[in-house]
Amino acid sequence: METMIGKTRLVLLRGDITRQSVDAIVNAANSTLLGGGGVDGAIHRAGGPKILEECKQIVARQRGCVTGDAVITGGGNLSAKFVIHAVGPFWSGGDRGEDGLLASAYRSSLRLAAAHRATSIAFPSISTGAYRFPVERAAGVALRAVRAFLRAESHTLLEVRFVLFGEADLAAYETALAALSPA
Ligand code: AR6
Repeated sequence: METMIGKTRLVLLRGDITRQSVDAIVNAANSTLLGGGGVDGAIHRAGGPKILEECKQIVARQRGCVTGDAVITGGGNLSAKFVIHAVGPFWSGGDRGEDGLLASAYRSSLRLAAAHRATSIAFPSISTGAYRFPVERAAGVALRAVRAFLRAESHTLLEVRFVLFGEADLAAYETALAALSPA
């Protein structure tokens, strides 16, 4: 499923984010930036030790990365030039600012991509695995955040891709995209 937002193609597909040929892939990281399971583990495994080394340098400079923010490294052995490590919120029921923090993780990632003149970026479904954010709600937050960024901020992006690992996740994002208000 895909749609245009201005000059940018927004694509939803099922797949493995480590295999995407895009300028930047986004990692669903944690505040330590030192790796973990899920998509984080897959990216570090596929990208090799260089990515973790760069993360450690960032940690030495600025400690870690707060929830809602993102940092950027090279892509190591991946075909992507950059990995953007975004930290989404852990789901605590929905009243702890989770929506805003999740939107912020997407916005921070897009700003870094734009600052590095990326023309394409691939996102996983941040926070909906180990962090247990309900995927139906996360999909709406993610798509609205991306659309708002693409409309309001200057950027170089021609394609934004959501790479969903499971069929149910893809279906949730498709439903959310179809339900996005035209405004
Ligand atoms: N490609 C695309 N999506 C993937 C892949 C892949 N190769 N592997 C998993 N997913 P999670 P979170 C999906 O748990 O919820 C880590 O330990 C997965 O099915 O990776 O933000 C970090 O270090 C799910 O839909 O990230 C943090 O500690 C989505 O990616 C914590 O987990 C996100 O699931 C972050 O939790």
